[in-house]
Amino acid sequence: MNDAAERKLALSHLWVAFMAFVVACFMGEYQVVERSGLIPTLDSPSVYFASVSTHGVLMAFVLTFFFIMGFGYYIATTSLKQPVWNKPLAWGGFWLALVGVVLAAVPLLTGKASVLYTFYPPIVAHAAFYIGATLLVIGSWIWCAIMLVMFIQWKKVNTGQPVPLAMFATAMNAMLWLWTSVGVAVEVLFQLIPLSLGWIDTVDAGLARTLFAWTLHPIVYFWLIPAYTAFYVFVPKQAGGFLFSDEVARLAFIVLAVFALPIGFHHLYMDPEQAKGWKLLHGIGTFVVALPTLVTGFAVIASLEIAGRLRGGKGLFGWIGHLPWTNTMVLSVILALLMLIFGGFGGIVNASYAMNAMIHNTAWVPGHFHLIFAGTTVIMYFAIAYYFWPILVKKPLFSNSMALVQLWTWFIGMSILTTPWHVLGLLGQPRRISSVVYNNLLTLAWQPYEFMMIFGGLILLGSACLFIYILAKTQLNPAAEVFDQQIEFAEPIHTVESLPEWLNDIKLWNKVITVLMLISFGYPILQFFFMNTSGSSPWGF
Ligand code: HAS
Ligand code: CU
Repeated sequence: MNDAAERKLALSHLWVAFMAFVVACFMGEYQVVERSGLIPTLDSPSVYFASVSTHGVLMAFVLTFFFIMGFGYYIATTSLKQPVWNKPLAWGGFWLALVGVVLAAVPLLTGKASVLYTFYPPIVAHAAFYIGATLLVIGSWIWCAIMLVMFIQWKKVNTGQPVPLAMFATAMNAMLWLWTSVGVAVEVLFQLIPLSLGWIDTVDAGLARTLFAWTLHPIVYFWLIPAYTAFYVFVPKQAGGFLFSDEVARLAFIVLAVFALPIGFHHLYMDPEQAKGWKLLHGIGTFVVALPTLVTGFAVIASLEIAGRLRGGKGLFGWIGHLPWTNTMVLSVILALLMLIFGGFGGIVNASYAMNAMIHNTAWVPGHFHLIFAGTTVIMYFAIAYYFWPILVKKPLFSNSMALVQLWTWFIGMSILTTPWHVLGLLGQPRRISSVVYNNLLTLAWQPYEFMMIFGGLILLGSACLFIYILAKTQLNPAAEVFDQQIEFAEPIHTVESLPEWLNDIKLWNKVITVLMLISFGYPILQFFFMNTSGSSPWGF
C-alpha cells in the first residue's frame, strides 16, 4: 500500500507533539531552579507561574493530543490496511488544533493565563486561552470521529471478524476521549468563557471543580492508552516472542476505558462541595481501575518471559538476561514498568481516602504524576517514535546506541527528579508554589532535595534534546539507504479466530458508561441547580 499521505499526516502530528515537549522541558528546568532560590535574580513569581502554566499545557495537552492523533492515524491505516478516511478532514483537525495552540500560547506566554493546566475558577485566564483550548479539543474530536468511522466501516466489511487489537484499543481511546472531554467542555463553554469575557459576574467554583473532575481522571488514561497499546501490540514481537493473550488485552482496555470515567472525585476528597458518600463511591471505582494496570503488568511481563525463554533463558529469572535489552522498545518497556511500580504505588496512596489527606496539594502529587506520566507513559512515546520514525521517513534510525543512552538517561533523570518530590510532599511542602525559601527550620530541610531536583531536571533536559536530535538526524540524513520495513504487530500465542461481540465492539461499553456516569455524576451535578449559591467573583488577569 502506498501510504505516503498517511505517513506525512502522522509525522506532522508527531513533530508538533515533540517540539512542544522539548520547549516544555526547558521550562521545567527553569522552574526547579527558580523555586529552589539558588539564583536569587531569577526570583519572579509572575514569570514562574506563566512558565509552569505553559509547561503544564504543553505537556498535558499538546504533546499528548498531537501524539495520540498522529499515532492513531498510523495505527488505523496499518492495522486495518486501508487509507485514513477523509484525509482533508484529518488535516482540518490538525490545523484547527494547531491554531488553537497558538491562540492559547499568546496569553500563556504574556502572563495572562497563569492558571496552571487545571481549570479551577475563580482564578480565570484571558478568554483567548479558553477559546484556543476549545479549538484544540474540537480538533481532537475530529480525530475521534475519523477513528470511529474507520472502526465501524471495517467491521461492516469484515463481519464477525476480530478487529485488530491495535485498532480496538485506539477506538476505545477515541470513545473514552469523547466522554472525557464533555466535563471540561461544559465548564469552559458555560462558565469560563462567559466569565472571562465579562458576560457573567460570578462563577460556581464547586460546580466547576466537579465538571473538571469529570475530565481530570479519564484524561490521564487517554494519555496512557497509546503506551499500553505499544505494550501489547509491539513489545512481544520486538522482544522475539508472542503476546500472552489477545483477549486479556481487550478486557484490560475495556475496564480501563469504562472505569476511568466514573471516579474523578478522588481529586476532590478534600473539597467541601461533594458529600463523603459520593467520594467513597468514586474511591471504590478508583481501585477497580487499577486492576487493568495490574493485569497489563502481568500480561506484558508474561509476554516478555515467553520471549526470554524462546531466546534460551532458563530458570526462574534467567529469561530476563536473555531479553534484547538493546532493542529500544524492549528497554523502554522494562524501564516503564519499573517506574510504574512506584508511580502506581503513589496512585494507590492518593486513592486511599484517608491517606489522601496526608499528600493532597503537596509536592507528592507532581511527584506521582511526573513518574507515571512523564516517566512510564512518555518513555513509551519515545519507544514508539524510535520504532515509527524509520518507517515514516523511510530511513534507518540515526543511532540505536544514542537512543539507548537517551532512554536510560530519561529513566535515571526521572528517578532523580521524582524521588525528592515525593519526600518533599511528606515533609509538608505544598505544590504550586514559586518559592521554597522561607528560612525557617522546616524549609531548610527541603533544600537538599531541591538541589537534587535541579540535577535530575538537567539530565532530563539533556535527554530530551538528544531525543529530538536523533529524530531530526534520522529524517535529514541525506546519505541514508532506503529503509523499507512495515509496522509489525505481535501475534498472540493462541490465534484469535472469533470473539464474542462484547470483546470486539464498543457499543455495549458506551451504554455501560452512560449508566455509570448517570449514577456517579448525575446527582452530584444536579444538586448545584437546587442550591442557592451566590458564586465567587473571578480572580484573574
Ligand atoms: Fe494519578 C493525581 C490516583 C494512575 C496522572 N494522577 C494525578 C494527577 C495526574 C495523574 C496528572 O486517587 C494530578 C492531577 C492534578 O493536577 O491535580 N493515579 C491514581 C491511581 C492510579 C493513577 C489509583 N495517574 C495515573 C496515571 C497517570 C496519572 C497512569 C498518567 C498517565 N492520581 C490518583 C489520585 C490523584 C492523582 C487519587 C489525586 C491526588 C490529589 O490528592 O490531588 C492507578 O491507575 C495506578 C495503578 C498502577 C499500579 C502499579 C502496578 C505496577 C505494575 C508494574 C509491575 C512491574 C514489575 C517490574 C513487577 C497499581 C503493573 C518488572 C520488571 C522487569 C525487568 C520485567
Ligand atoms: Cu485521577
